[in-house]
Amino acid sequence: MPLDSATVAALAEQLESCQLRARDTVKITDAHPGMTLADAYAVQDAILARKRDRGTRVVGWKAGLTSPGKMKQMGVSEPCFGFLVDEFVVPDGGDVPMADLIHPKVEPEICFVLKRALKGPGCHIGAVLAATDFVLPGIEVIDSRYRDFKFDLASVIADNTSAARFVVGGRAVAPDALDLRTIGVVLEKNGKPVAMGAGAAVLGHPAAAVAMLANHLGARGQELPAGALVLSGGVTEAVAVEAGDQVCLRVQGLGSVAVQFR
Ligand code: OOG
Ligand code: MG
Repeated sequence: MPLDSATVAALAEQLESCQLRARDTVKITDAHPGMTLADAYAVQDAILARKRDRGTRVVGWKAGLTSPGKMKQMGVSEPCFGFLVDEFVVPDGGDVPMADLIHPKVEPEICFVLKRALKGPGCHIGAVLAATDFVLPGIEVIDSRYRDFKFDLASVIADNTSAARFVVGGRAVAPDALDLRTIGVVLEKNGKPVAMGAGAAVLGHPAAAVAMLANHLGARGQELPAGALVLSGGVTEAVAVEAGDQVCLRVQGLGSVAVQFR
């Protein structure tokens, strides 16, 4: 790890205060071009430690950059993983104030809730489906803290993979009642479809993203606990939103979930 612990702490402070104050910053690899992915996850961990010290709870995990639409849009071709905390939760149909965010975008996601813990290494789609209580649709609101939403893999990992808000809702369905590869996903903005795809866009099967996350955590001595919520990654490219926009996600067999920006 080329970054020393004081630098990791300073970068965590910088990125978290950008998140809390809705300010952007230059990407951190401009000043630290040699930083590794281990450094980047160390910065992300330090952001989480700051939040935990204030009593914030982890409510889930996310995989990102898991579909061709997302990888192409962001110019990053490897998945990344982040955490979700209570301050990111928006109720289904709820409002998100634009003043709290920098330049938000929305993504259609297939979300998993586990009934049993999942621990890598060696976690696979079968293990994920066996451990899944139900899946449900979710809209992730991402908000990169980097200027113009431009970053590389290390920068975005340090920035907790642009996590900002998320909404889950719709119908909770057991995973064996669906073929998660072929379910259709339609994202609407102000009543018009703006992005659409099928579950297989996420690494061939959305459960593969959950397995990858469990293996990533396992390599670091951690696991996904029973009850964990996991966002498996945007099925399509992300769509920018502005004040007044209403967003609705419809997922075949899973109903719909909505959020609005004001
Ligand atoms: C990084 C986060 C990506 C997803 O679902 O692909 C992500 C970004 O694109 O800002 O959450
Ligand atoms: Mg996402």
